Amino acid sequence: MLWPEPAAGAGDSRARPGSAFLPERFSRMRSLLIAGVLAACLALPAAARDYTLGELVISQPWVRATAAAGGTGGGYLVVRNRGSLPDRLVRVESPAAASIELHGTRMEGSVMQMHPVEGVAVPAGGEARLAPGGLHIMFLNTTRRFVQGEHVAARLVFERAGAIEVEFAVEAPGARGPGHGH
Ligand SMILES: [Cu+2]
Repeated sequence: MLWPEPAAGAGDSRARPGSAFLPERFSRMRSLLIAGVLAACLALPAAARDYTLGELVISQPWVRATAAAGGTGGGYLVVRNRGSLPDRLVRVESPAAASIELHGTRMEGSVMQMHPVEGVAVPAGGEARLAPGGLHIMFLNTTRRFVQGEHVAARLVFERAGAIEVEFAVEAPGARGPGHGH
């Protein structure tokens, strides 16, 4: 319970029509108010944000919403390297998927195919861009549905800079980028 039960003596006042009605109505209004606040919180867009790890700036990690658990989900972000030494995204870990791979894409005839890559280079003074149709993080056999507006927590592991926990904002199933999936 979020609020106390009426005091033990309240049974007496319930016998009187006018006063018995009020506490009950008040608590119902209060539940409606709390429900409204919760709904407003859930309706807030999943803000994709930036993270700093040493010389790396990780911008707006996001994933596409999925229909159900047990499927695959694509994860995207941009890593900028402000330093003078190259780095490399070597793996991604998350309880949200049974396994996670780094994928590249290439054309096989007229079909775009994905293939695992060993890591994603982040050149000194440059950036690695993981985006739909290109390099991406592949969440395989997801342990839950990725619901638009929610977040998926994951750990990015870099060869030089180390590891950082980030939250992938869940965007619409067909979104092309973070923050503007409709
Ligand atoms: Cu893939």
